[in-house]
Amino acid sequence: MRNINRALLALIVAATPLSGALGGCSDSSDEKNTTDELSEDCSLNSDCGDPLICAFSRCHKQCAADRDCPTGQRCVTGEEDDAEEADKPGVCQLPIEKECEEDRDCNGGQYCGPDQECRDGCNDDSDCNLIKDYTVCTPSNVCAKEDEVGSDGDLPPAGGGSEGGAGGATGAGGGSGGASEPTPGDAGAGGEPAMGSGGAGGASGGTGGTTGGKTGDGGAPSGDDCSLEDVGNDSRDEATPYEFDTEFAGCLQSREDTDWYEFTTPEEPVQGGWLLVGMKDVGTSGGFYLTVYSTEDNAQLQQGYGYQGANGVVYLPVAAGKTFRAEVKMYSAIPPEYTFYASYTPLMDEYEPNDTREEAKPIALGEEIRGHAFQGFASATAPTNDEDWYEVDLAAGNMQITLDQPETIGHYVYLYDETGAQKGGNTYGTAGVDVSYEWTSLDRGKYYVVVRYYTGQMSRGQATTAPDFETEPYVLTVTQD
Ligand SMILES: [Ca+2]
Ligand SMILES: [Ca+2]
Ligand SMILES: [Ca+2]
Repeated sequence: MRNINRALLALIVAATPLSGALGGCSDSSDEKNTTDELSEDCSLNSDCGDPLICAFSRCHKQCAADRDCPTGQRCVTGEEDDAEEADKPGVCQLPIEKECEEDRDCNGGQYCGPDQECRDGCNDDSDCNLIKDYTVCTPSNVCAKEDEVGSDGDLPPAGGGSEGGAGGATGAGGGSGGASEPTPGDAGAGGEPAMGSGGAGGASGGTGGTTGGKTGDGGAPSGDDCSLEDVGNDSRDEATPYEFDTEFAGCLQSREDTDWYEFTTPEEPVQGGWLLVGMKDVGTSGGFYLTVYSTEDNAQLQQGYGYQGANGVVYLPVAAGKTFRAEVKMYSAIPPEYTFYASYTPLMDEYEPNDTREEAKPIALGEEIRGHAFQGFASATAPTNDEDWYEVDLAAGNMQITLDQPETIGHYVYLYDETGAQKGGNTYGTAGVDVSYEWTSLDRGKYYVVVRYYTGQMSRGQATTAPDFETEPYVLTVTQD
C-alpha cells in the first residue's frame, strides 16, 4: 500500500509544476518557477504562503538538509527574532542569496566562504550542527560538508582550482550537495565550470571540463558562442530604448556585463495594464537574472532567472505612462546569449478616471458598464485598490445592481446617496461569481454606485506567474423595476 501511495505521489508531483518543485526533485525549469514564487518580500511568516516562512525579508522553504530544498539550493540557518540559535529553522538559500565577495554580501549569521558563497558562520564544529551534513567548521569560519573541504580542512578558494580532479571537490563545493545535481554554477554534466572553480583565476584550470577555460579571467569568456557586439547598455543610464512586442537579441559578453533596457507604458488607456518581460533563446550553458526596476524610485519591482536554456518571464501590473527598466545580468558561471522581449496588455476602462466621488461618471439605467478594478505599480509603493465611482439618477422605489465578475477578481459594491450617506451595508462578491443586489424604498434623487477591487491587494510578489493576470472586465448594470 505504501508503495502505491508513493507511486501516486510521484505522479502528482510530476504532473504539478508547483508540487514538483517543492518536492525538491524537480527539473531546472520547475525549480526556477518555484524559487521565484518563494522569494516574495516579507516581514512576517504570515506574509508568506503557508508553509513558507519569512527569513532575511524573503519567503523561504523550510529545511533540515539540502535534500529538502529545490535542486541546487543549500539549506542554511534561518533567522527568527528572539529564537535561541538552536531553535532557528533551516531555510533553503535562494539563488540570489548565495554568491558573495565579502561577508556583508551575506544574510544573517552567514559569512562569505573561500568559495565565494554565503554559508553559516561558525567558531568551531559545535556551531555546525544545525543543518544536517554541514558539520565541519572550516578555518575560514564557515560550516561545510566533510566532502567539500580539502586536505587543509578548508574549502577550495574560488577560481583556485581544486584538489579533486575534474569538476571535483569544488564542484561539490559549489554549494549544492552533490556534483550530479544540475545546479547553477555547478561543474556538472555540461562541463560548465562552477562558480567556485572556473572563476576568477580560471587559468588554474581546476575543473578540467571541456569548457573549463571559458570564464577564465585572462580573456573574455565566449559565453554561448556570442558573436554579437556589446551595445554598451551597461548601466541604467545607458539603457537601450525598447519598443514593446519586438525582440532584441543580446548577450552578456563577460561575467561582469549587464544589459539594460528601458520602456514606457502608453498614457492611454489610463487604467494601466499588465507588463510581461521575458527572456528566451537562452544559451544552454549560461544563466541570467532578469530584474525589472521602476524609474520613479529606481526600486527593484520584480526578478526572475533562468539558466541552461530555460526561459524566464516576469509579470507585473503597471500604471499607464510610466517608464520602467529591465536589467539582464549573469546568474551562473557562463554569460549567456539570449533574446529579450516585453509586452504590455492595456486594460480598457473608458469610465476612468473615476476614483473619487468628484470623478464619478454618469451612467444610465440599463447601461452595461464594462470596467476594470485595477491599479498598476509605478514604484515600489503598492498602489491602493481601485475604486470606480458612477453617478446615477433614480426614481423613488427599488433599485437593482447586477455585477458579472471576472474569474479571479472579486468586488465590493457600495451605494451612497447625494449627501454622501451610505445606503445599506457592504456587499462583496466572490471572484468569478455573478452577483445581484437590491435596494428598496429609495427616495428619488442622485446616487453613487461604487465598485471596489477586493481580492487582497494588487501584488508584485509573484515573479513568474500572474494569478491575477485578469483581462476580462466586470460588467455592471443598474436597473429599477
Ligand atoms: Ca552585452
Ligand atoms: Ca477602473
Ligand atoms: Ca477607478
